[in-house]
Amino acid sequence: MKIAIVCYPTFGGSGVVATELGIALANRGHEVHFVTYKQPVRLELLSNKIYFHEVHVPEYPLFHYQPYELALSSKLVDTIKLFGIELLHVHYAIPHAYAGFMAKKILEEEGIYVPMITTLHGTDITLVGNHPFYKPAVTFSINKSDVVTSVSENLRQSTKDLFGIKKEIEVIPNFIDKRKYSMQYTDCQRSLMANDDEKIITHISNFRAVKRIPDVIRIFYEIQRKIPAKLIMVGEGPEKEKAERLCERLGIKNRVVFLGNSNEIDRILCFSDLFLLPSETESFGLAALEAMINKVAVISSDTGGIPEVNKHGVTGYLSKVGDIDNMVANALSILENDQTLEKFKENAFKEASKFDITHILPLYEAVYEKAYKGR
Ligand code: GMT
Repeated sequence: MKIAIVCYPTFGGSGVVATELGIALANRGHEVHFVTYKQPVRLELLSNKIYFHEVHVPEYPLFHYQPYELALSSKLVDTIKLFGIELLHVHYAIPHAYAGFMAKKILEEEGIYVPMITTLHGTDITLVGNHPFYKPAVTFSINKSDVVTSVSENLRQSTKDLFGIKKEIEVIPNFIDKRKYSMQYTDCQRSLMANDDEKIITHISNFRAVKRIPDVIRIFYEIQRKIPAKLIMVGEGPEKEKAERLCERLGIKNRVVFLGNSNEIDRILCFSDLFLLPSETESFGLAALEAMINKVAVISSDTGGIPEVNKHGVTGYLSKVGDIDNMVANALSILENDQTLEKFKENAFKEASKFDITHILPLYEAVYEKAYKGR
């Protein structure tokens, strides 16, 4: 099929999922067209099946806010016509589903019918979409999508509860590509980060308030008081500076490394022992899944869709949001015994393998087929 994918091109989970999905679809022989304002970070254009179309928003001084949705809709109309696109898949409802719907309607005026699939990722529903400023437009766009998918059962239920949506929502979980990780880095450079006797703890996120970054630091602070350990913080975002200051105040500056955004998280995860995800809410927790496929145990909060990924007592532990003491106790129970740690690492890998792209891609293809036939 010829498929247009709309996503955020940044390091956020939804953009990563959309990009990896597009690449996998292209490998299966589909023609994939990414339509967004910048080349997605994980997208390498070394395939004659992958195209990237940049959405330009011309600056005009009259506009206090530049109309991105309008530019996106127009770009979609042009791209769909020019390349004979058969299906539109938008990731993250705001504003992509709204812009996609407008493009669809414009095309219908010309007798062109392109079904639209909307994938809900989390913050587009639970944090942003639920705001009264956006709610009517988000509800409308979800209801007008030909097929709606969500990345976890928990997000499906939240969408139904928060928006009173009657439309069927199909759960298609996020995925990883196991093949990439089974090639594991033979040059996994642990010694660059820590001494042999130190455990390596990692956190990866966009450093927003919802990730509860101070909890990450405080959990680590308690751990390193009991066992030798290093903390690796990967990502950029508004909470980063505060986190650096907290490390300084707690006197652990030399035990914590802030690496910024990285395109090679598997190079970091390959030598990590434990992943911390104490988020306030999380529709899925893709970063935890990426850790697990790299044989990293997970200490997380028991919120949103995380329990669908991190299995309590098997791949790691779940605690109530903000229960730092419990997270520390759980982390130590894994880290203090090498055999226990090894068992959790193996379990994490096994559980993550269930989310391999080979199992998930056919679910998306089935949805595409259904939408295309019903157009
Ligand atoms: O919060 C983030 O990490 C970014 C955000 C996004 O949309 O880019 O992530 C959401 O989508 C991810 C991919 O489906 C999920 O794994 C994350 O759990 C979800 N974030 C939240 O729900 C807070």
